[in-house]
Amino acid sequence: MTDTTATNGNVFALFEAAASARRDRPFVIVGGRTLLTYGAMLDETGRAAEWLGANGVRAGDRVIVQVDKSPPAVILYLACLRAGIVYVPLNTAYQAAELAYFLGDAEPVLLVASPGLPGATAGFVGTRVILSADLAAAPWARHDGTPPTVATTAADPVAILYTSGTTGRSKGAVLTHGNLSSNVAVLADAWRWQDDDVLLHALPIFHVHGLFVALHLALLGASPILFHDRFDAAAVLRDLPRATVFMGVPTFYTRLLAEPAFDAACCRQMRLFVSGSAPLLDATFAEFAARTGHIILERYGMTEALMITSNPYDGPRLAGSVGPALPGNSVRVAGAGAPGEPGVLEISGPNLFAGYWRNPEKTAEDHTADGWFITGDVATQDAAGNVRIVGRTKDLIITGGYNVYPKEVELAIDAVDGVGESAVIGVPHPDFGEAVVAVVTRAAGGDVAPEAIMAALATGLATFKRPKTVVVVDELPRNAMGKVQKAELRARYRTSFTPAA
Ligand code: MCA
Ligand code: AMP
Repeated sequence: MTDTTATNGNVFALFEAAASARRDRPFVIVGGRTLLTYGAMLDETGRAAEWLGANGVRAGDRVIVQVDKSPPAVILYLACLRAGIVYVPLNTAYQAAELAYFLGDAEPVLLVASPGLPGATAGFVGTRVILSADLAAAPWARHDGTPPTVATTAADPVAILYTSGTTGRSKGAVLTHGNLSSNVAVLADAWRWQDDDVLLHALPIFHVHGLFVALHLALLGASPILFHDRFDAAAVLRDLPRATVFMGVPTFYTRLLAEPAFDAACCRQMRLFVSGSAPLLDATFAEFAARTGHIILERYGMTEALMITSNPYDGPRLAGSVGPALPGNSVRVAGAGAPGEPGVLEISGPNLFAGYWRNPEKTAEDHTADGWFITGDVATQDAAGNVRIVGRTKDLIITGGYNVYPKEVELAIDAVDGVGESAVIGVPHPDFGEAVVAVVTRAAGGDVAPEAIMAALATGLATFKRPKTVVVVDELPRNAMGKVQKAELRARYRTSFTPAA
């Protein structure tokens, strides 16, 4: 990496070009007030990039970040891009024990955390900085630099995003500048980004959806963002009349529909509603159309490959379908007996990550011999190329758009005194789509109460991973091979949160 801006593959160069041409445009708007313009974004990221350098963070180094969503958090992210630093965002729900693993695995030079989050106090030998939500109090506020955007190649790493795994250990997906640049350009075109678009942003910014899809599209268009630090349906409703684009996980849409005041009038300026990260129920899709007159555009993605397929902007958007592959991306259904039959979805294209951080075995395991990535999603594809996600080969629960790998929760439960064994399953939930349920047996001669298990999990597992219900049973159902029959458990507890169909 060098400090020349010629032929720069750094994704920030795209945002810098857009912002330089629109310095006066609002960038971050909170409660009707513009906290940052695009010009201020350029100035602030310059200061922050210089501050990072002054703290000994160099291009290619890793910075781990567990911060609340705020304007300084956005600036910090963009400054890392600008300085060629590898950004490693963590879910704010992660607890100290989870953090210890990420810190040991990523070996960051710097840890940035919000006050009160586990990252602010977790054991760490490197430099730690506490970041408040107030821009004026940012640690770079007294710096005065405009370092050039560090030149990178498209293949250089830009971020590591941890995704849990079926073994219970998280893997760091290494994404490149080229992955981010190609994906945002494809989406801007596919979703017909407009010069006068205004994005209402209520997603967290430590995952692909909020960070690399929503935020990046606004940055590429130098578009104003109505910035919400979390999703609150009533607050979103108040701002929606000023927005043209909104992106969310299905829970956002069911919560909006639960608001009696949500109607077509709130959406009068809206151009596009996008849903992803989890399956959108046909009922939500239909109710949304009836209430607002808008057809939600559902798309499909993964941390390892960003956005992969999308329903069309202009053509018909089909309920239950995630559309065809986005331009430049390729998808195929492996192992399907005949066209239209289900098989495992495999993907290839410039969106595909560089591999798992320091884990070549897992990287190899998840790729085919001819270099396609094996998603672990079971899909069908019709003659027009439309993909439907119909299942998963990976034992995974998606709750409110967050992934929970049962194995990780089972390992934590099995370590609790008095537990024999456990099986963690996902069951339908009206708010989160799926809810985590733990079915647990007692250790021989022992006993355990659900409350004791919940208390034991509180220090080691992020809140969203913890079971919504723990059931203690005499034994787990097994097949002839001795394998726990999760399908049977899912059937048994299917109506724990929703009435029987
Ligand atoms: C919060 N809680 C949850 C979840 N979120 N439980 C299960 N699943 C969840 N997702 C629990 C908390 O532990 C707490 O439990 C209670 O709900 C209230 O917590 P609170 O923080 O107030 O919840 P909230 O603010 O209402 O959050 C719900 C949410 C949030 C708005 C749906 O989870 C969210 O923003 N989800 C978006 C996730 C996302 O961005 N995913 C994209 C991944 P207790 O009361 O017991 O303490 S990217 C991806 O998947 C790919 C690439 C893709 O295709 O996009
Ligand atoms: P993550 O590992 O957080 O990136 O989650 C990726 C997974 O989310 C995919 O492998 C799918 O299982 C799921 N996913 C994302 N978008 C959709 C969608 N629109 N419909 C169904 N599942 C989805």
